[in-house]
Amino acid sequence: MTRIAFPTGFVWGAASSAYQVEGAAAEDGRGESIWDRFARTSGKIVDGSTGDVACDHYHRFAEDVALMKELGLGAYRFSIAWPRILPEGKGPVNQRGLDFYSRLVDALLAAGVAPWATLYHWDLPAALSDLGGWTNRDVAAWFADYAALVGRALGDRVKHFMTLNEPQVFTIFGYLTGDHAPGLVDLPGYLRASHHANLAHGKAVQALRATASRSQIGIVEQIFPIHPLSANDADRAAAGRVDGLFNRWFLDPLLKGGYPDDMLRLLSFLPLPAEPGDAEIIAEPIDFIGVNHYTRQFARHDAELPLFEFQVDLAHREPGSDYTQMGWEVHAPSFGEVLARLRDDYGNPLVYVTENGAATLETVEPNAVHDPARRAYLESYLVELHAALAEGSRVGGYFVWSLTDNFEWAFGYTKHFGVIRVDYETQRRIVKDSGRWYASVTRENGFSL
Ligand code: GCO
Repeated sequence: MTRIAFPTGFVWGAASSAYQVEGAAAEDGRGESIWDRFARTSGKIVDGSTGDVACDHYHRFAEDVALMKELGLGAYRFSIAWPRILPEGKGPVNQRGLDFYSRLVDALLAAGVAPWATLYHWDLPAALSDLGGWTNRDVAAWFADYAALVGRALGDRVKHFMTLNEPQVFTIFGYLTGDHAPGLVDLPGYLRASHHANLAHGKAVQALRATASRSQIGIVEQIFPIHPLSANDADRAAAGRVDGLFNRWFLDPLLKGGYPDDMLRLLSFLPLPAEPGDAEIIAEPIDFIGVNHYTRQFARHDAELPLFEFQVDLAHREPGSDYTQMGWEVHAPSFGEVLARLRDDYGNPLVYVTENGAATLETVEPNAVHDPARRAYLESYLVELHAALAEGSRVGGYFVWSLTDNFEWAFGYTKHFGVIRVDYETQRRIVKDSGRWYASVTRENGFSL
């Protein structure tokens, strides 16, 4: 038997996001978000659902906090819905929105669960989208004002803030492929959106330093290793471009002080919306970097796609590998690769794994859910994390995605990531087998293989 033991003080948590769990979409003065609009647009969500009710966490948070305590969680990563606090995105403050998060934070602290708050997990106020959303440079100042408000309201109790969740995902899928809100396909718009997201992060760090000076501040990035589909030069170069667009375009300005040269060259025919001084703001020092990681991707050369000339081959199946219900390969060594890259290429920053998990097959019984594939996934990824620690990576904690099943964006309620099941008819919660196993890991600070 091998014991996988984690360092003393390692943070064990679970993560969620506002639009995916809260529901109460029109309550207590919450404004409309781009996801409310997108989900209501026919054909955008596979099961035609919305986050109007979701897990009804807005009303059931006390029960959810009790479940966190039952799982022995040391921390809960949730997001704050910008349109609950500022229904129009800027201007009048909705006190009832702030009060909700204040109650949630107090309940967490009373249960011994540290609140980790993300300021933006994709639910941009619709009123700001009408002004251009992330393509409008003013969004950086709007976001900083919102961050300051939250810092002032919660900074006395929230000791960890994250600015943005996955700027690569919400700008690429929101403005380049159109799969996520606001559903646009617009390369120049994407370029502006991505730069403004990076800039908004930097300005929000400054705003939080000024208003929540005792809190630790970070950002959350989704990092995929991009592997070439074959060893030929064209495919390897294509994989490098996908990596540039998806990973380095966001990590480099944050941790290396500027955009990667190869990508600047590729995009040089478009005006880069950067102004003097932006690079310094984006590289504002942070206390940690949040890493979301699920799987790797394969890329190949494809001249059909102008400019980028790559294709991410989502249909590729690696012989011998298992795949989740999302069609994502279970491949823990890629997780090790991500952690090693941050250690070796990016100065070994303090990392928290802010999301990792899987939508898997599960057997539902009246009072139990058997999900051995999820447990196996989590176990293999945690073994890899443990090995990275031994190699010198500075990883301070791990948050499973997700606490409960929830609204999986364009997939609606068809994919289940929770370690707790939600029966959407009754809103009943059932801790899955993987959740019981995770509770033993949090209590013992490790597990045996
Ligand atoms: C993310 C998404 C989550 C998803 C999860 C599974 O941060 O990647 O924010 O909201 O639900 O990744 O796809």
